[in-house]
Amino acid sequence: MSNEIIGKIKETVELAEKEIKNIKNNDELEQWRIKYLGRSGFILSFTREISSMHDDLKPLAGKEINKLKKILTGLYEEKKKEIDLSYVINELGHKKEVLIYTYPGREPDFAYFHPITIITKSMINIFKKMGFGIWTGPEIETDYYNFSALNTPENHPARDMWDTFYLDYSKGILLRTHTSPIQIRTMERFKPPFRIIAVGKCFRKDAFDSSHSPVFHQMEGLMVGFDINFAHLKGALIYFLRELFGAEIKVRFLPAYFPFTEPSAEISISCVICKGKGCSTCGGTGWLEILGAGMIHPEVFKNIARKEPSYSPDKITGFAFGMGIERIAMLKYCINDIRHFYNNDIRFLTQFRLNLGDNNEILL
Ligand code: FA5
Repeated sequence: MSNEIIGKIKETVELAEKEIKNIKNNDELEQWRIKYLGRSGFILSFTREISSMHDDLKPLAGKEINKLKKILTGLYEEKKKEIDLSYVINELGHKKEVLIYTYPGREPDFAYFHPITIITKSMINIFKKMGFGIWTGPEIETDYYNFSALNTPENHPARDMWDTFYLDYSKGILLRTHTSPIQIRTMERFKPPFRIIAVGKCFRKDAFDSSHSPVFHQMEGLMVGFDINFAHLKGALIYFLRELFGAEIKVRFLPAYFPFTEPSAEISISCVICKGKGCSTCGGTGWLEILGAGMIHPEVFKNIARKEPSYSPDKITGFAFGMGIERIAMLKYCINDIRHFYNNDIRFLTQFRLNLGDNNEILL
């Protein structure tokens, strides 16, 4: 009896294999499954036969039937995969993107932050420690926010300080020349007191050379409140510069002119290359000019106060500063040409990464 069932099982396997080879679609496969693995299929009919067998033979027969079930289930699953894959390839293959969900995922390429991102993160972290919030603003600006509200009305000679890309001259739509319009936008939006920094791209009709790019990044700072004075500005900037370049650097404030700040200052640090002795990087002066700053001009507050009365210049004071991020990165990492940041030369980027080493600010 047991030989009989073993023989039948063998025959069933041969038949099932032969039949499944010719199956082309899921409907045929379902018929096959019902025939062999379904309720009235081969497996269950063999199982039923066991009950009429002699007790001694039952374990062996049961084992053989289980083996058969495993083989048939394996055949079924293999075929199912084959049909699904051929459906994806034949039916969907003409479409450009095909999701073959059984394929393993593609490994992502390894990548690092760009030097400008790294320096920006480091700079932001220093200001965060001083309680500055982070804000942003549009790259496409209006004449009002980029100039007029910043006390630089039409025909004001100071407009020549920034050679501007206009998108629509008659409507005064332009690419912002600096991040200072964000001062106006944040004051219109938030009541004093507050302090923010803002980072973003700026655009000027400057030809590329070793220290100029027509597109570059600036970081703007703004603090407004009821008793803010020049000492606060000095304190914040000296702390920032010493954190970034080292406690040993000297910081110098010289009088300067910006239409939107009064008094205004141009701030330099002692040369990071020659430590103030004089070299080609600092043009022999021992100083590197690093940012512009000043106390917010009362005319700027008046422009805001027209919309938001809490900015009346007899109640509110504040300071602002702005700096070029590429120039800071060049000094911090001793990079002699701004164009390296934009050429995407993998040799430069790799060398930059190697110079930073493991103990760098990438993880900030
Ligand atoms: C300004 O843009 C003022 N908005 C800064 C400011 C803000 C002053 C708040 C007072 C209060 P300036 O034009 O000097 O200032 O530009 C600031 C910095 O941007 C420069 O010191 C320089 O680092 C950077 N910069 C300017 N033009 C370029 C350029 N073409 N390529 C790279 N960096 C540039």
